[in-house]
Parts: sequence; structure tokens; C-alpha cells
Amino acid sequence: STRQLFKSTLARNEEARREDISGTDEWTNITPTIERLTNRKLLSNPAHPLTTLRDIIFSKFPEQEYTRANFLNPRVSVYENFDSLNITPDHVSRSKTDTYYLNKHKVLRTHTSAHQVESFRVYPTPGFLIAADVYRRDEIDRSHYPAFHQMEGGRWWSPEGTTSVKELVAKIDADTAKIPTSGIQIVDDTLPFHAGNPKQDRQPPEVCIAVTNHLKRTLEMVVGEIFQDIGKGDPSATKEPLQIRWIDATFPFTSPSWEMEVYWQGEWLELFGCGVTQQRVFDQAGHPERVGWAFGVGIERVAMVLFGIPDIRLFWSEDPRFLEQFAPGVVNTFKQFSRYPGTSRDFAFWLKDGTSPDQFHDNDLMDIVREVAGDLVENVSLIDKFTHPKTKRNSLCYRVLFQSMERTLNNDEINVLQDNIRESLKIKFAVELR
Ligand code: FA5
Ligand code: MG
Repeated sequence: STRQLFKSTLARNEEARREDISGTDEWTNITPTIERLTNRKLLSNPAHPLTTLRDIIFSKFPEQEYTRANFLNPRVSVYENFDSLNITPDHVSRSKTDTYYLNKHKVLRTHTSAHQVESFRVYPTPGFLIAADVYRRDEIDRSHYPAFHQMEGGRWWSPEGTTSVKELVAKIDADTAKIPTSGIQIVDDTLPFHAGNPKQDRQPPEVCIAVTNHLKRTLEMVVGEIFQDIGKGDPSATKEPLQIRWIDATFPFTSPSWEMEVYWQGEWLELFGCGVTQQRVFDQAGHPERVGWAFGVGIERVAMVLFGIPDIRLFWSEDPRFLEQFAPGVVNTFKQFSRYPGTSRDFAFWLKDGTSPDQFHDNDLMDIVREVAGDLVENVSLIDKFTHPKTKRNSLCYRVLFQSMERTLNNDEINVLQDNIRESLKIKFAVELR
């Protein structure tokens, strides 16, 4: 029964809290570079563009309705990041190649959703907003970095005080009616729910629809206000109404689920992932009777567009030529300071006998390169891969582009980086360099 399920999940929750989560083990893959990033706390600088954008988004939600949470510890349990959200043990995002593990029980959160259950459990308000740094082992390029920021929002209703589904729906609809209308152009070809994006068994269809309406109207209002406000100060901005579109999506912790995209400067920009919260999540939170929604959004991608910041690594820059361009609460266009020339080096090597190329993951090299060269790496790409016809040994070749945003790198300096990367490759992966 629901009661029993609720009891056993609570027990599991407690167990996860008590687990010994200190120390390292065979799962540990966090690197010193990433460790350092966890201490940067960019959102504590009031002039940082990410902080400005966070505050703009926060300001669109009524304060008495949504509790704000900042500076939550990025070290969370595997339970919080995955299990509590219905993310199954075999899901790819849990693998060591994608996630930074402190040890078997603890990870650096890969998304702010790691705090959903706790937020639905403890806050006195029916809504919450979270802004935080998140970490993923990912490629390195202009729009991907192993650390970035997300915002999460959630909103719930309890059937308490209502005597029928109709009354619960009326309560939700009354809240939806209070949301200011957006005045933007919305393309929504999605259905409230369908076989490919189903409603949950435990929810009557009217409730699913009411929650969906509140969710969509809320996010439309937020996007409309943010992008229209920002367009106002810019005389070159187009006077066309802002366009957004809704698309079906899938997340293990919401159903049905959607993504919202906005048309901005000639491109569709993915903004929110969102959906009707899985009842299982409310079970974990100890409130199985509630219904509600959740959304998540990557802050950098939006900030890059709004502030005209061309490279995601700039957000982490300590260069005054970056930081001094911004003031608290002001959205202004970033002025690029001069770009310095880059240099690329190739790394070709034979994998250990009996190792297939799939056992060496791109992210393994990314972490080595990042450890040695930090933000001097602009890009890493696999350029060649082959199997020797006779020996059957596998060879890989990667090209690394070094570039500083602050100065011209000299050859001696790059040679040292190159040697250190080669050395590290030999030690960590027993490869034979070519
Ligand atoms: C999530 O992380 C879900 N937790 C969102 C969610 C929350 C859905 C609540 C439903 C309910 P996703 O993996 O798509 O979803 O990431 C969300 C956003 O993070 C993306 O749209 C993108 O803007 C940003 N993002 C992902 N990877 C990177 C990266 N390496 N660098 C910068 N931004 C990234
Ligand atoms: Mg996505």
C-alpha cells in the first residue's frame, strides 16, 4: 500500500543519510582542479553576471510563495542525486565517465534536482527556488565546462481542505489565474499527456492538466518578462513579439515532461526542462498526497546570450578585464578583450594490449588535460582511431588546442604542458606513446 511504500522509502532515506560517506574508494574520480572549483562560489559575488541573472529570475517569483535556497553543499549522496529521483541504477548519467564521485556513496551533484526531495520535504512555502553550481564530466569547448550553474524550481498543492478532485483542481486553477499573462508568442503543439508522455496512474487527468497549466503559464511569464525587459534597453533589438515553443521531453522524476525553447538572436535556445513531479518523489519527501511540478535551467547558456559572453570558461575568469565589466543587477553587453593565438599539439598512443578503444573514454583524457593545463585548454578532440592489422593493438590520437584568454602562450610553456600530459597518460593508463 501507499502507506507501506512511504514507510520503507523514509527508512531508506534515513539510511542514506547515515551512510559512511567519507574517504575514497574504487569509485573516487574527483580531481584537484574540480575540487578547487567547488570552492569558488561565483554566486556569492553580487556583480557576477551569473548572480545578476539568478536574481532576475528569482525576482519573477512571488517571495511569500517560493523559498529561496543558495549555497547548498555540492557534495550530495548518490541517493539524493539519483535514487530519490527515480534514476535507475543502470542509467548512463550515473557512470564514472559522466559523474564526479567522491566515493561510492557521494558525488558532486550533477544537477540541482539533487535537492528536490529535501525541498519538497522541509520548506513551509508551497514553492522553492534553488541556484547552485553543478558538476559533470563533459567535453571541453566554448559551451561545455565541467562545472556550471543551474536553477531549480518546484511548486506543490495538497488536497488537504478539499473534498473532491474538482475542489483540488479549482484550488490549482485559482493560483494559475493569478499569474500575470506573458504577451509572448507561444507555439505549443504538445498534448497535456499522451502515450509517449503519459500522466501518472495516481493522478486524475484533470489534476495533471491543472498542474501543467500552472507550470507552463509560470515559465512563460518568467521568460516573457526577462527577455522583454532586456530587449527594452537595446534600440537595435527586434520589435517582433518574443517566440517560445514547448517540446515533449523525458525525465525520470517528472511525467509528463517538457522542454521550453526561446527564439533569440536567430536561434532556438533550450531553456527549461520541466514536468509534473513524479508521485514517487513526493513519497520520498514524506508527502505522498501532494501534487506539483518542477523545472531546471542551465544558467550559463542563458547568461552567454544575455550578456554576449562568447565562451563559457570566461565565467570562471579571475581576470579584472572580465570581472570589472559587470555591476550588481545590470545586464550589459560584454566587450571582448583581445584574443591571443592558440597552438595545438597531437597526442597519439597505443592502448595497453587487450584494451578496446571503448575502454578509454574521451573524458579520461579531458580530466588529465584539465589537471595539467587548467583553463589553458580551449578544445580536445579525437582525430584518429585505428587497429593495427597484425598486432590488433588499438591506437588513438587526440588533438589538444591550447589558448589563454589572458596572454600569448610561448612554446617552452606548451612543451612543458605537453610533457606532463604525456607522462600522466603513461602513468594513469599504461599507454605506449607514439
Ligand atoms: C537536468 O539537469 C534536469 N535536472 C532538469 C529538470 C529539473 C527537469 C526538474 C525536470 C524537472 P539537463 O541534463 O537537460 O536536465 O540539463 C539542464 C540544462 O543544463 C541544459 O538545458 C543546459 O542548459 C545545461 N547544461 C547541461 N550540460 C552543460 C554543460 N556541460 N555546460 C553548461 N551547461 C550545461
Ligand atoms: Mg537536456
